[in-house]
Amino acid sequence: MSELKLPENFIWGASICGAQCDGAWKEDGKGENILDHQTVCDSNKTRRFTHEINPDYYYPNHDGNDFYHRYKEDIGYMAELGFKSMRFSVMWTRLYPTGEEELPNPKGLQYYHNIINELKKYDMEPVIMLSHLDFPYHLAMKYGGWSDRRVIDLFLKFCKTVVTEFKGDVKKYIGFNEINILCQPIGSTLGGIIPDHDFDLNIVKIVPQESQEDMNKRFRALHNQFVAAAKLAIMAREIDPEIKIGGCVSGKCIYPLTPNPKDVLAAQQAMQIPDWFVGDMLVKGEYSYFAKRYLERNNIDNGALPEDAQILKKGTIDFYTINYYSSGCISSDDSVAKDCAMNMFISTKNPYLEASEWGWQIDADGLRYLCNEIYGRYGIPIMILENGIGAAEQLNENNTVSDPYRKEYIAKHIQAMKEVIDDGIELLGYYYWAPIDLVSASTGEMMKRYGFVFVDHYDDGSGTMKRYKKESFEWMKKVLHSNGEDLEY
Ligand code: BGP
Repeated sequence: MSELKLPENFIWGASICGAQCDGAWKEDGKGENILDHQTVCDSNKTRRFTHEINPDYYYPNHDGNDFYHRYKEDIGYMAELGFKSMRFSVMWTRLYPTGEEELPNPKGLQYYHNIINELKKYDMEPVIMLSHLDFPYHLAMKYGGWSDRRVIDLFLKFCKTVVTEFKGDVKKYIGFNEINILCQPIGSTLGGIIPDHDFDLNIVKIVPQESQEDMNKRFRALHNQFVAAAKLAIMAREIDPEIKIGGCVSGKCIYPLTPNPKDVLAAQQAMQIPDWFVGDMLVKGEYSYFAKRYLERNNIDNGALPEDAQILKKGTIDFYTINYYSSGCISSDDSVAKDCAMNMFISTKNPYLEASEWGWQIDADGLRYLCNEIYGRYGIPIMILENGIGAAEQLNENNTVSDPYRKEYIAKHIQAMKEVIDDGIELLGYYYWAPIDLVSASTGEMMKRYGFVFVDHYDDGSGTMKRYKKESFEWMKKVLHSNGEDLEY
């Protein structure tokens, strides 16, 4: 590994999501969210969305990893590792159980004060994500999720509560986790657009059949999220001018499968729609030429109002964040198999790359490539808000887990970040997903473990929730305490 260094003020953070780790789904007045209605996947990696909670199924997010009761212990582990920041989501349903209450739930507010106070003990900076898999079930049923403009104001009421309540303590906010997922049909559920019948979810195998109206709804939801994100930025800066607003994009890094110019064009287009469609809006506050063309070509009515334009222009972001796990390829030849799972995306396998057990291809160079693409387009600071590797693990006879692949994965991505900085890019920090094992977003599995800390909890709901350090724990501690210099594994 080379002698490149990370800057002294580089931010090392841990990333988690309340809907995936909290559990306590009905405790202290919390309302139901859309994830509370999703079962753990079956042997085909398929989750089921049920409107009624069915006692024959296990709903993993009801328990999460029990962070709600163990946040002190878990933040303690993060601090011991050497993380200087934690990115977490404040759950809408903990503060406004249905999304429509007049006043916030005081027990919900207290919980987040407790978390922030715990972070302060260790001098860790809180970074808050305001929407991460926690759309209130009630609003999904009543309004059809984000496709209804009235949801914008309801969300802003929640945001205002948070920003006002934690004024002085929290200086970085992000509106929506991976807002670009709505560019694909799979994103509808996350946008709270839920059919009135039970259905299956499998992000690799089930491509939702969309009618024109479904597509309209999905792009209306995306537009409404753009407006909400912009209004949040404007409002937060009015409440506290020191606040910085980030935008979070699921970093899709797509290469052409071959040098055939048609494949190169296909790759360019595949990056335009999920990545730059939203990137251009978040940074420049407008739909780019290809975004407009995409809407026109697909006859999409996204419900944009003339007065939105000014708001979108004013509420742009200060820093760009990506959740980056893997890359994929694309071919212009439709007969080439789409056999490569990426995070909420399907592509074609790259013959030069290895993959995780879940088929996500490991590609640290892709991180460097993507950061260069982003910085070249936008020139604003970048933060890696999620990166990590999920693996099926179990405790060995020494009550630990041997996870050398995790060390290798992280070391390569840290090395890539040094190159990113050496390329001249303003990279602010790196947040690892996720320091403590938690429930997978895509499959609902606990078996897909990302942590440095093993949680004794399993896909049938069994286990004590006790925590055990994996072998990577001490290694990561050494990495963080050397500011990423000692990457030997
Ligand atoms: C990101 C989500 C996270 C997290 C991660 C890993 O897209 O923001 O919530 O879950 O992906 O994905 P998974 O849990 O499906 O392995």
